[in-house]
Amino acid sequence: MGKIVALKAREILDSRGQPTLEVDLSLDNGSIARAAVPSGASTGQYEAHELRDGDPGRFKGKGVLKACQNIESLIFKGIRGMNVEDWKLLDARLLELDGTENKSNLGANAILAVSLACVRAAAMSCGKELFSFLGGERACRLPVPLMNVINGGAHANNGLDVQEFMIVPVTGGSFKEALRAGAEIFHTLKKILAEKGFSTAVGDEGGFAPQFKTNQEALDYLIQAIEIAGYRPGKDIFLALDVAATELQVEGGYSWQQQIISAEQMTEVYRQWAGQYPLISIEDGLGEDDWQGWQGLTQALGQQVQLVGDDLFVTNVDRLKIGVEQRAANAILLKVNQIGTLSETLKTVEFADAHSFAKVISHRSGETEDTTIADLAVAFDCQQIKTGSLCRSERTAKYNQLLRIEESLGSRAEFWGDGAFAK
Ligand code: 2PG
Ligand code: MG
Repeated sequence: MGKIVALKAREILDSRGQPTLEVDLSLDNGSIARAAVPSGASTGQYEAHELRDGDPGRFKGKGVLKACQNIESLIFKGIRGMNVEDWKLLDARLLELDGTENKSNLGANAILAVSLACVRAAAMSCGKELFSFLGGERACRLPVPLMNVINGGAHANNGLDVQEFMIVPVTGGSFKEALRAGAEIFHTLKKILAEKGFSTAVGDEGGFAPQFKTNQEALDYLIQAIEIAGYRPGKDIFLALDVAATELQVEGGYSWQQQIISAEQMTEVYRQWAGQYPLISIEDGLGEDDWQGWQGLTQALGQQVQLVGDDLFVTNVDRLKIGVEQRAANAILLKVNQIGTLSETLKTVEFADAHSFAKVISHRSGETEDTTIADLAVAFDCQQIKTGSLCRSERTAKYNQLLRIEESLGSRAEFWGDGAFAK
């Protein structure tokens, strides 16, 4: 194994053209590992702290030079010479160096880049792919992709309340075939939208962002596209939503199609949709602090639909514990930058497994070409991955890495398929 001899941090651009950071970590055995950090738009208030410079003269305050400097000075001093084999110990050291609850001292972005680079370096040093280094022999199952083909909410400016309308291919028996189905439906949808005179320009995650009048119109177009592409809705392909409802919260309830409605009324909308469409998963159907609403939602629909907590849990095991106790949600979204280290993510994964919560590993709306989450999906045996639409290279990079992983597993490869959903 190798000892850390150098850390280079640099400010790069994410998929929205905003600054983020990447790290090159060098070992004494000559290995150099790189990791880059993504960034959200609809961030939960309980996420770990993303450190931005706040200097209005650079990137309108969004620069990350301070975080880069923290890596090259304080963090490097604190971990220099440590062995990357002990990557959990390294993470513990990073937490100690920061010393705050939400990583506001060094920045969760600075900490995460180093945490991921360490584990990448460890895998390299023993000549293994990241997924097999972390997951061992048991890491051989590929996740079902949740593909965000219609963007709304904070990811587009089309006025749709729901942030993500996703197609969910469970068909074909392999990730490769599921990906093909998704791509065919994506192109069919593009054609249908163009024929109806809608824009086919894409939003932040590569989905189309047409000016529909209602949220439901998006669901109808998805069903049409699935059928015209030659697949069966509810058999080969399901639908999933990320409502990102924290963004919809206003005084007195949720802002929904120009009205203010209660958590119970939101739940009723989902109940109706679940009856009408092959809706298999709803993420953040209610807001990040609406525990009571979540309990009601889970009671009403938890046997029928997967209910995923994103802003609700922020990949934090303490918040997931509350969810389990209160019977709120039945699945968790995992975003490494919400919590800031890989070992804390792993703790959340283990707790989710112990309580039969399904795991959906996820990108952020601001992404980079880093493909770590594809490997983590297989290493942690995540039932699903959410990594955007079927275009934009920062999205397809993760799908393409999953293709490589599936290929390298050969006949050992499995696909989660329609058994992937908590309900
Ligand atoms: C989400 C994510 C990713 P963002 O809400 O799940 O799709 O969006 O990164 O903007 O928080
Ligand atoms: Mg979300």
